[in-house]
Amino acid sequence: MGVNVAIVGATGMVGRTFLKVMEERNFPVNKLYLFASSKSAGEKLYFKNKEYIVEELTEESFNRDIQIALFSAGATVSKQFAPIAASRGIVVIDNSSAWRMDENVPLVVPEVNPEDISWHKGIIANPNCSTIQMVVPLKPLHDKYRIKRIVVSTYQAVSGAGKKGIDDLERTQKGEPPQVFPHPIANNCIPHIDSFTPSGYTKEELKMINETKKIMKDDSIKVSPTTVRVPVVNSHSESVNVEFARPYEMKELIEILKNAPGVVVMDDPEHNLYPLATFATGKDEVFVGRIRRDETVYSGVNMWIVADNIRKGAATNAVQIAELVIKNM
Ligand code: 11C
Repeated sequence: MGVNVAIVGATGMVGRTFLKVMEERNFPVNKLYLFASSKSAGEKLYFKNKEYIVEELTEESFNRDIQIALFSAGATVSKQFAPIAASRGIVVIDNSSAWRMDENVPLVVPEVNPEDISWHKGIIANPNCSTIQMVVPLKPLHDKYRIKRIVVSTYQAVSGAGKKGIDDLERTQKGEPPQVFPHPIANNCIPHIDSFTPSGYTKEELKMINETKKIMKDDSIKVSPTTVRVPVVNSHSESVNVEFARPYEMKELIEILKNAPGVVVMDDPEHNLYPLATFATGKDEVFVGRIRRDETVYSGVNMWIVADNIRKGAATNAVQIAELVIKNM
């Protein structure tokens, strides 16, 4: 026996990856419904070698016998349709930014705060990709040494903007003008992801600040982010500087990271070994390297964190949440 699952935004990059990840993890699917906009309705997608026809998403879509709905169709669609699905008794796992900071909605990274699933009221939010990969390795360090401040600079892949982001990289590599990013992403690092707010920070940067506090359940953690789009197809990289309240021994800190769920330490500078985007792509773990003491503060560490933003940063994290939901059913 399995559960009846709907995917909203099935034809997008994350939607297609939901199917791939569910298949790989042998997620117990009974019936599967695929929804997308009218533009994509009629497309064929495959799950476990079986063909499924994508249907247009309407309010009636949720009158079916669905138990879990994975949404990745953007915040506008989630704002409109997630409450409708939840009102029909469906558990929505939403990959958009629509519900993340709603106090009635848990924001969950299964390695960090799986316990928050228990208080959902029909919608569970999946955090932003750049936040997920940062909190997975930092949570066990916070538990041990208490994080006071994080300074993070991101190097985010164009796939974060979906297939159209990848197309914009290819387009601008050919010398054509950009249609998605504000400048040619070919040969540039653009310090601008999502829109600017009056504070001077972008919304992507505010997500890293606010979501980290909510997931870690600690408003005292200071986060100082700069988010940057780079001409990399897939997998986000992050330079992360952490200041702790308590002192640490490097050997112990590395041991904690090696034992942390979902974390792989790749750190052997003598052999030029550190995480790379091309290595992380297609994998579900968060890779950490370049671990070194920050000598400029009382207790600080620098590290380089890389993960597949479409998998652990979106689809895999959501499927892991769905697995926990099933466990709690
Ligand atoms: C990017 N992090 O790399 C964004 C994509 O809030 O879910 C995901 C945006 C979000 O462009």
